[in-house]
Amino acid sequence: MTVNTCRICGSAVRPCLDLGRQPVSNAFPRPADAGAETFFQLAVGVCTGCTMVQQLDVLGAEHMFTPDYPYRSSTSAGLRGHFAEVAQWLRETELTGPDPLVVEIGSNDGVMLRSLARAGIRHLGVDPCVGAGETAARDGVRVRVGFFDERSAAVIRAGEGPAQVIFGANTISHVGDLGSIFHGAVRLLADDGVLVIEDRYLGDILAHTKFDQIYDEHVYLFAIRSVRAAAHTYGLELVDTEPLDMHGGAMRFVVARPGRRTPTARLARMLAEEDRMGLASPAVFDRFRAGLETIAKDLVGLLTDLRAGGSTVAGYGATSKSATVTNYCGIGPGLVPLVYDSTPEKQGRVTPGMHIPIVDAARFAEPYPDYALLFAWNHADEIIGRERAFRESGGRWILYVPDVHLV
Ligand code: JHZ
Repeated sequence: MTVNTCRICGSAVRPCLDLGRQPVSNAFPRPADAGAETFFQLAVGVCTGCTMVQQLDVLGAEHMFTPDYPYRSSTSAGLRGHFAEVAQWLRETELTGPDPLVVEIGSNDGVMLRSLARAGIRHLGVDPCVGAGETAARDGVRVRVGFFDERSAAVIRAGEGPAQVIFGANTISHVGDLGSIFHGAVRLLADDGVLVIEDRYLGDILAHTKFDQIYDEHVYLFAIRSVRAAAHTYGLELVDTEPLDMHGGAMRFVVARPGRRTPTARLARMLAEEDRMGLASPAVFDRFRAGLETIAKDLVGLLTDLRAGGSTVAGYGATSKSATVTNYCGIGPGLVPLVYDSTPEKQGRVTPGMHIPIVDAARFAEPYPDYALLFAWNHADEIIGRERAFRESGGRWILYVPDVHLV
């Protein structure tokens, strides 16, 4: 459904970017089913009231977060490390009282909760994706299959009592009805509890032209000011923010009941910095659009030249993000004949919209391509480090964030 008023505060939304017709980014069809996919118009706007950047035309959650949703957080060593640190940080800061409860929204394969489960801390993951939840359960993580909203929060509270921590990483921005999450948090949080949100940060996306962070699942692109306004609208208060390295640049937002925590000096400082960047201004989005058009032109130009010169090229990482890149730029099997990926659920399938075949990353060296287009640029250190034999054999990585370059 296309909106022209803000889903949160109801003010007018000013359209600022249109990335065209796009498929569901995590729906990897079998080759025989390619062509019967769901598409939508990927366009974002800025709310003229609360400044929340949001998509104008949003797919229903049931199209995106299906029982067989293929993304697994644990495929990356970097993410495994990050979420082990999150669990440790929560244990040391928020979970020191008697028998605390942690609820994670979008617990995926249990990458964060498994550390807390091992430590014997009461926890519950909430996730609609059955396959990921089964993996989590094998690691001793308790999972409730379904979406988190006010109703499920009330059921959880009745059964388990209040939560000291509600955590959501790369999940909260995916929910069009943001109010359902915040109202659920209001129901479930202990009086002195916190809602901790980790998500992409608009400032980082705009500063580094990470246009592929815009795809169906990212209904909202969070900024400090807009998250603060949303929390306030739904009866909560943003009390702290902290930049994170996760996924190549993100932000942690800590939200509490009003007046229960003193907002930190760091929050005030970062909010002032953000205001100086003018994130909601048309000029910033004009620069972003010009930047992404340059990347698209340079990337297609490079791939076309390489293929015309007889070089072999493969993609690496069938990421959700790459749906935006391939579909916006028109990169199909003619330019990138296959994509390597370590996720069994994606192998043997084709990429959404452009239908590039996906092959097990274990076969990357059979033989190496001349060039590998790193769609999973957010895991560059990990992948380039592990695949160092590729460069030693003369191969080159192609990256396109913040500009098209070879390494
Ligand atoms: P990765 C997903 O985005 C979807 P994606 C979601 N919307 C979101 O916000 C973020 O995650 C958090 C593969 N891989 O992490 C695995 C290798 O093959 O960038 C994945 O398919 N070898 C919830 O999909 C893909 O690359 C490796 O060594 O953009 C990475 O996907 C590694 C590290 C990954 O997230």
